[in-house]
Amino acid sequence: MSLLPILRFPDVRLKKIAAPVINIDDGIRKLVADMAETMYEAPGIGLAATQVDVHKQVVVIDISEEKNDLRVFINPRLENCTGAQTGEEGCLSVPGIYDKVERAERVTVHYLDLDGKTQRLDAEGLLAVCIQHELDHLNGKVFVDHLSQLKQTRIKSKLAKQARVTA
Ligand code: K2U
Ligand code: ZN
Repeated sequence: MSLLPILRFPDVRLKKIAAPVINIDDGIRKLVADMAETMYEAPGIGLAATQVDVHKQVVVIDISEEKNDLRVFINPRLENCTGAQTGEEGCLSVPGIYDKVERAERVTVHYLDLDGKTQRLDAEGLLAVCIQHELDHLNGKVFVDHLSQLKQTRIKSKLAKQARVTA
């Protein structure tokens, strides 16, 4: 397994729309293993393939305390988004930035598992938030895109200043 470099906002590649996976082959299985290792090492509770510059509809999530409950979503589709919840979000592609985002409280997600079997999951709470956050990435969106233009401008200038300092 390998650690993969994570794209940093406002990298334009984070805006790319991920393509559906056609064949779940050894390449996809290696991508999932590398994404999971990268997520756990970050550490994070989710990671979308877009964030590691692979523009395929693949997401890994593990919200368990023990980090032993990896969920793999291939070609995920959201349905029945109901209710609303607002919570503070961060993102491995937007380090050091946190802000409130409104999401659906409950979602149903249809997807393929690593065996290519169609699955359906009803999720709520943090798992529902994480699923929506990751599926945003597959559609070329980061949580910052849900914030006001003023906040987005301030975030971009803060990150640009950080990049100059660390360069
Ligand atoms: O896509 C990512 O960058 C992964 C996010 C997922 C996430 C963001 C906000 C709310 C829920 C999930 C990272 O895991 S952000 C780091 C993090 C770590 C622990 C708990 C929440 C967020
Ligand atoms: Zn993110």
